Amino acid sequence: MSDLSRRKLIRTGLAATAGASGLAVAAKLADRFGLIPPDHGSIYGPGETLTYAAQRLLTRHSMAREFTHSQISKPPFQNGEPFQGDAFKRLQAGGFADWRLRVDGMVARPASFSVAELRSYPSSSQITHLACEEGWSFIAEWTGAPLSHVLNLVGILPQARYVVYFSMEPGWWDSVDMADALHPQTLVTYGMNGATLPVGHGGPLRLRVPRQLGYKNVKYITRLTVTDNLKQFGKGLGSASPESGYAWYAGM
Ligand SMILES: Nc1nc2c(c(=O)[nH]1)N[C@H]1C(S)=C(S)[C@@H](COP(=O)(O)O)O[C@H]1N2
Ligand SMILES: [Mo]
Repeated sequence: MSDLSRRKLIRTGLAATAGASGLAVAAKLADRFGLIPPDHGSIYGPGETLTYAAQRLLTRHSMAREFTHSQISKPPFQNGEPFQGDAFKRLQAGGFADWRLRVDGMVARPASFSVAELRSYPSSSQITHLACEEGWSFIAEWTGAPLSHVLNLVGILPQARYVVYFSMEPGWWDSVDMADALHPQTLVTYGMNGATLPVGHGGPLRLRVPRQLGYKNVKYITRLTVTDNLKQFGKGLGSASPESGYAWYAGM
């Protein structure tokens, strides 16, 4: 059985055995172990909690599937037009030499990194699937600095629970829990298919979270904030996505 169908089975199984009355019990358990996602109050409510809790309990350390070079999609699929803000275009004209990734919040040493600095750190490459919730997907090789490396440099405080990330493009921000933030496949990505990450795919910097759906992979990131509480961001649902009906946790 494929990894995906196995996970689906586990999820459906958990949901089925939970049943109507069991849902309350499951939610209580999830709460006790800190497994309630920030958007649990949405129309999906208990369903989101079950999905997130089941995934975290069963697949916390699992790896997104990796592919071979011959499986890379040609050409990759670019979703929409590249962002065209004035400040962005100015930075682009300068080869993104002045682009900064600011890291703040619950960290011992807030810092800001240039693309060149990020490139000087140990790099990691992976050939993984980017899947849009709208149905299309492609496989590409992504290269970047593991987010865990960047977080180690700034020193996350023990009470940290989430990393929130912001795009220069208005309206695009999201967050992941520490299991995904520290996961070895989560990268601050600056390269794709052996070249510089194209602007259409989020260059100069994009957060690549291969264990979650396309929309969690925010392009043009300029800031990361480490926090223990997502209530203070946007409508308090953990990202912009739940505000328009998409789950905060989009594991696959
Ligand atoms: N800043 C920003 N990030 C974004 C988006 C966007 O429009 N703006 N689209 C998201 C969605 S819905 C998907 S499916 C992927 C698409 O990535 P791609 O263009 O590399 O295919 O990027 C995600 N990250
Ligand atoms: Mo998407």
